[in-house]
Amino acid sequence: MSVQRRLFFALSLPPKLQKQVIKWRADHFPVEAGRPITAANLHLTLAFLGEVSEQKEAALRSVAGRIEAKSFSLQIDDAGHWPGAGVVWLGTRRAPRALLQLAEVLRSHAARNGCYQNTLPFHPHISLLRAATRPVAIPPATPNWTLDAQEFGLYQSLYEHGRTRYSLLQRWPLTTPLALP
Ligand code: 2AM
Repeated sequence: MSVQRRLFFALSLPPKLQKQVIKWRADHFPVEAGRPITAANLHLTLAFLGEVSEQKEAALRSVAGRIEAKSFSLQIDDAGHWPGAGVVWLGTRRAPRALLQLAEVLRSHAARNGCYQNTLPFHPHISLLRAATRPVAIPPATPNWTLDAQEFGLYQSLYEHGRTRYSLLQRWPLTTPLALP
């Protein structure tokens, strides 16, 4: 049987934004609110692929390399809590069209390659806390940061020594839109 890896496409956060997020989380949530996701693991999932064979992974890497999607800026100006999933997240009030298109194309290729896709609408978010199943107060004033997305990546989710770690396998550039004269 071929080796399967747990994979997903995602946007990463630059180190400065990681630090801002970590500080904001520490300032606004008590330790008992949930299990914090480490700075290096913060990301915005575009398409979750699940356990994928080598052949499927190769096919999806090839598809990703042919995608011509535009770079975009994402305002991180929203936050929320999904008690069922136990997730506290940061997100956006206005998802840029380029982000929605990128997620849509990745999710549809994933589905075509047999990777089950959640039927819920895509809600771009950066998970901050997991196992947050009890009520959590979301600060009324959310931050207003900008994530400049110039590339997207394929990540492997690894569970080692009792911890989850996301390892970047490959990244692809997003094209810069032409400046208008
Ligand atoms: P998240 O995006 O809400 O944080 C790797 O597991 C990433 O893929 C996580 O960030 C996770 O949730 C996202 N993901 C989406 N669907 C998933 C699923 N069915 N199982 C596990 N992770 C999933």
